[in-house]
Amino acid sequence: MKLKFFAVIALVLSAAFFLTACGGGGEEESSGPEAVTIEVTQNDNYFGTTPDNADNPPKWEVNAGGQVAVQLQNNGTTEHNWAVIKMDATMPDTFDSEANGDLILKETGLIPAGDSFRESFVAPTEPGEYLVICTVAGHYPSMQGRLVVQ
Ligand SMILES: [Cu+2]
Repeated sequence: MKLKFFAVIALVLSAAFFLTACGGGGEEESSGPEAVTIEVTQNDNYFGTTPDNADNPPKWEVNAGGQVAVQLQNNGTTEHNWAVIKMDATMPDTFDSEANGDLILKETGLIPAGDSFRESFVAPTEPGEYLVICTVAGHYPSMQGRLVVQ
């Protein structure tokens, strides 16, 4: 009889523990996707370490709908932009910031030569690889990368 009593107590306690554990997990989920910091290096006229962006674009991975901090360093001798292009955009052969400005989803704006810059934004909620370009005349397509939203 005593044994049965303790068995019931143990069952109730473990059920309470289980429910508490579940509650904790739910809170973590509601806090949203993990925030990330991506590092972007600008050169004349390419992103990253090698001037072959058209064939081998640098990729920056972020979480869909998550906070993104862009840490940017312009090592070039002229100003450069970091502009994410809308997923459904049809890209022209060369980018004109006046005529094609509506293709931009998000941009840091022009960063002066030698400057560093940091800005935060919320990543797109739609997963996929977004084209990232420099909007300065003549820099795209040689200066490009990909924002990988997952
Ligand atoms: Cu540029």
